[in-house]
Amino acid sequence: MSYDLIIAGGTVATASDTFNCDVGIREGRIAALGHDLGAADRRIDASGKLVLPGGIDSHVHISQPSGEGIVMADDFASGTLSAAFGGNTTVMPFCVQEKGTPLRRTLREYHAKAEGCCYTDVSFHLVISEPSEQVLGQDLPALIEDGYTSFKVFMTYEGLALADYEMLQVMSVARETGALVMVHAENYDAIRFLTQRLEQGGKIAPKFHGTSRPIPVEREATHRAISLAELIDVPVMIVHVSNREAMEEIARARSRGLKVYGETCPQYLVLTEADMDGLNMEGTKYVCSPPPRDHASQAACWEGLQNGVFQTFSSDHCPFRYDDPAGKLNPKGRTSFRWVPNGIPGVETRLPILFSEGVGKGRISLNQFVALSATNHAKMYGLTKKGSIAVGMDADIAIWDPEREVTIGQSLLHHGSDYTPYEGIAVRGWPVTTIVRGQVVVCDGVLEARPGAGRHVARDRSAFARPAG
Ligand code: DUC
Ligand code: ZN
Ligand code: ZN
Repeated sequence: MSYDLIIAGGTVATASDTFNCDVGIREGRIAALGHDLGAADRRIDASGKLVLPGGIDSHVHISQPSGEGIVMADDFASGTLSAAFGGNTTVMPFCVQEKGTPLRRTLREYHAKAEGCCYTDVSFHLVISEPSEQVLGQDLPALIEDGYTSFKVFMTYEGLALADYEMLQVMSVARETGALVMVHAENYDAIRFLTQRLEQGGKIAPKFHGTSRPIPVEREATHRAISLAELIDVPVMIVHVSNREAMEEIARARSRGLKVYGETCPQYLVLTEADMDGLNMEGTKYVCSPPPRDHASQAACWEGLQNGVFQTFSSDHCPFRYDDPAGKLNPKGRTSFRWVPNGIPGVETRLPILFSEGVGKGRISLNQFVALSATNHAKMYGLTKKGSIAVGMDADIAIWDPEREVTIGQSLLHHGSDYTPYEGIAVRGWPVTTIVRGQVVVCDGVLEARPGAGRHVARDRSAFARPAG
């Protein structure tokens, strides 16, 4: 039997092994690994290249309502296009519950926005902002059963923050249903207090965003989230961790036998708080939460990637345009950092930064790169057919040129934002070809697929979400 596609002559790497072989793909799945595989409708020469599992970015925001007058810069077409050019084959955006609206209706709206326009596969997490009886008793358990097996809760932000009592309620549903809880850990009241004090003192420039959310704000909430999860005996994933003190909370909990996981992101490896100190409003380009910290925190986050405090490395792609009244330069944002939308684009640059700064500089191995960029995301969130190169898995593959030197710049990128916070960073190693379930989406840097090549993927429950017992 012949193959639809053979990727020939490359070096294949998984989370555990690196080996030379051809990859035979049939009907969207990896059908054979070996040599002299025979005939194929199409053959891609990967000699001198790395053949890796397509990236899974388990933390992105796309087409998310973001407050009055603010518009997110990516829809599902541009967001997943950008993802594909960045070597990703699956992204996991959030469907944010709107208060007073049935959760299923909101989910239908997100699905409608994604329908027929995606270039990568997509799998939604939920965000629970109003844990009503209906949500806790009916909607959430039913949606988890339907394959939306993870949800995020916020400990800050007006309209999103859950009180501790509510955190316990949703964690208890997760325990009963086998869903994985993701937590945005920052102390809401502390941020409100500090923000008001700063504003009273006339400290309204973008850089004070960082001052309003210092490390103790994140450390305390991380500790509290873990303690609440411990009371319920439910695993918990602390997302976008920015510094050593929060990492120590995670590590300490794990050393006591708790199932506590961690995620960090590119902004915590290569940006610092000083980036927000730009001339005029330029600093808004780096405003995200938690904020980038300092060089010591960057070093700590690298340690966490090396020693397993972090299971996943995600972009937290949350794109707004800069020069736009519906983006970073919205009129209210000039009156205080409080009104600058939180979030930065990064889905296309996540993997080149990790590859170059991590593998290229000897901080992590190629196999750790695969684990942090794809395999662990699949295992953590129940994407059982994704995240590795093995017979029977979805043929989700990124072919990398490990020698290509690129200076990251807005003109190269495919997102809907008008800037990149990573402008000017020189990397070595770039994803050149992206294949989603056997379909070539990007070939040698050229788009081949039509919108709609990607589809939604329902997920299994993850073993990582099982209570310790
Ligand atoms: N949290 C996120 O997860 N993304 C962007 C902004 C935020 O606060
Ligand atoms: Zn968050
Ligand atoms: Zn996020």
